Amino acid sequence: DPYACDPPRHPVLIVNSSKPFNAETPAEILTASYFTPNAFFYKRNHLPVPDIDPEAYRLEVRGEGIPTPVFLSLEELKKKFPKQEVVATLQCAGNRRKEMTHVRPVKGLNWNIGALGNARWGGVWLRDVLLYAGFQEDDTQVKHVQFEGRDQDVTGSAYGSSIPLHKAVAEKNDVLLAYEMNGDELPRDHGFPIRVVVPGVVGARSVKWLHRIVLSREESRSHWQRNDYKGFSPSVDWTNVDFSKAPAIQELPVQSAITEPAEGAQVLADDGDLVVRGYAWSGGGREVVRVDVSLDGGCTWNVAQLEPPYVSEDDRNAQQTEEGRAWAWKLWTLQAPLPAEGGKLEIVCKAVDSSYNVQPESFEPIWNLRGVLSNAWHHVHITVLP
Ligand code: MTE
Ligand code: MO
Repeated sequence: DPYACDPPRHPVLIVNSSKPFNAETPAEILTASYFTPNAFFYKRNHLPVPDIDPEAYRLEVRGEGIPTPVFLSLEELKKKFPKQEVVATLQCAGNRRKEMTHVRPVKGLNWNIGALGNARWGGVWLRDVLLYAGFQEDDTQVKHVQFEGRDQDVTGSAYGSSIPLHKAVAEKNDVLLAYEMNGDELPRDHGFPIRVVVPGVVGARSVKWLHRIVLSREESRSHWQRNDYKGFSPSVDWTNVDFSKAPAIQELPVQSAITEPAEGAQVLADDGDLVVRGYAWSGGGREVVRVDVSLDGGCTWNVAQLEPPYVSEDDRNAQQTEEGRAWAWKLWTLQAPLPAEGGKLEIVCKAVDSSYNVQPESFEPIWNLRGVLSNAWHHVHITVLP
């Protein structure tokens, strides 16, 4: 069993597939804290978790614009470069795929709303490592930075992906090679000893168990860069899809979901106010500026309260607050009186980001055969008992 050496996992995770291990955070845990505890953070593995000896670990940096390949031990990475922190939400391209399947079946893991999480990542800037390896910022040949993981399939091919060069080297993009997650050593499931964290970008580019960085004129040739994680028109199906025709997903669109109350919940009218909670986030460092919540299926709307994100001095220092660097989610709440006469409520939420992008109303027009980019309004139905 190639999965025999996988690490133990917390039983509260909702398992989507056990080999490889894919599991999401239960909704009520998602918004219980601004930082998702490591044990509860969603886990998205394509392959068995590699067992890497930190002493023997070497990160290789090579390719166009790098005079000779450079190998860095974990120790060297920690000693040669200043430690940096970034607070960033990671979201899987397939988060909320389950709702899209109600339109028509799609291919992929049946994620509900919990394939994302927020963490304080500690490590070194990718930019610093590339410059150390000899990359010149005025280089005009290199267009992409490719990442290879140490997890391999039976044919020996590794998980990999790439991001555009400008994303990787611009200081304002805060791309990190992380060795810490929420103040702890990076857990095995999350890429021990080193993973990439690309803030504002689809989770698939934040390569775990990072083994090699390759600067190149072209995108990664990996399956996950070229033949997956792309969006298509609802008219495209498996008989006519051409993956070469769509760009790889990088920045994700604006997203939000309701974590409380749960779908189908029953509440008593004299319990007092209804408290609705959820998360909201947008890709590319675009800040969520507003979340609208409806209690009547989208006829009338209320503006939710966005929770202040900071919880401690340390976290404040790690948080990027400049415009265009809103990498972290916002948790929100809406408090509203329950109807005394009882009845059924259809709670709906939608977020707005700093570019005034809004979530689409329904899934039909955004349906795609892989069920990615699934960000329509989120609905929860509850019953109020008089
Ligand atoms: N990196 C490697 N090496 N192998 C993987 O399977 N999965 C990717 C990405 N990096 C993956 C990887 C995907 S699709 C996502 S959404 C995130 O890791 C998930 O990160 P997490 O498991 O730490 O939540
Ligand atoms: Mo993902």
